[in-house]
Amino acid sequence: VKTHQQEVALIKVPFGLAGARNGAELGPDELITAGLKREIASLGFLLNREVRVDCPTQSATSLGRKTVKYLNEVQQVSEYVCQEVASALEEGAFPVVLGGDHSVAIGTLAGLTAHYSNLGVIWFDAHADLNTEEHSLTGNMHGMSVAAFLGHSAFNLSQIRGAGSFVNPSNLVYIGLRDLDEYEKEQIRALGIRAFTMHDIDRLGMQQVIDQAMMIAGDGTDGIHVSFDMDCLDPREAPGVGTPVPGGLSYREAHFAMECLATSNQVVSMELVEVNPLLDQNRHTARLGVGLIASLLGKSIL
Ligand code: 5AB
Ligand code: MN
Ligand code: MN
Ligand code: MN
Repeated sequence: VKTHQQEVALIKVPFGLAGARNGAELGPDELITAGLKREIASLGFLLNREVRVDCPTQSATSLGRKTVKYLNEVQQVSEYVCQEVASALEEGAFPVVLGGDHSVAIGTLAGLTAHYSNLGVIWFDAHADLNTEEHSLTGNMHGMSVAAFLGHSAFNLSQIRGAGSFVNPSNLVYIGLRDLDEYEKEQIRALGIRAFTMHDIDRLGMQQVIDQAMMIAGDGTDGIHVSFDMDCLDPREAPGVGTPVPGGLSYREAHFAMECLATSNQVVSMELVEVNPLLDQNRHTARLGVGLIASLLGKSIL
């Protein structure tokens, strides 16, 4: 982790309208209740700030037959998140963004690109989140965040006040993919995006995968952003997510990846999204999320 003052900025984004099910908006509070601040403090970090982004909970206008749902709300949340992330970075703090559904990443990337002109991204997810308004089969914007920071969707970083330039697809790496739409598969191939699917993790092991991922995302960039969708994990480990897909990362594979990232000195920010307390069992998924953030911030076993 690359932070000068050993300060963390907690940015809570209780927004769930762009997800597939209700409940992701409860994620930030659930992560706090599961002990996140205690973990951060016991790792020796100072809390630079703790902000709660003001998020709409229902649409002002009726959904009607719109193919893209809650665009105005996503736009508004993206601007707020962008400002919070950018000002945390200005103070030298390490942003930890808590979702919310994965559309919050659009604002995170907007704020990060304002500060870093050349950013690498490691995207842990069962899904590629590469849909555009035109190609999405659901209209849910949590499946379009990557397209937005690559500049492929109509709603993209250039529409967010303060955002920097698009991320170069050669510095984007996926880990954990196993549920892709046809259009997303075509895009990954056409753009040559490096994708470590579950098949690749089975074959190479997480050590190879995370080492290569850090090489690709770190190559010539100013730093690496880690975007962590809890549905990258196997649903037996993380049942509290809106779009579970069988056959995901194990508890140790995920922790091992975070531990390797912690020692790399290249990670400049993290977000953890798609914790859905309504679908969880005994706060299991939130507690796992807290542990993974701690591992990324340098918590070691010994
Ligand atoms: B998540 C799907 N591809 O576009 C779509 O959880 C799922 O942020 C998107 O990764 C999943 O709706 C979005 C079918
Ligand atoms: Mn996602
Ligand atoms: Mn996902
Ligand atoms: Mn999901």
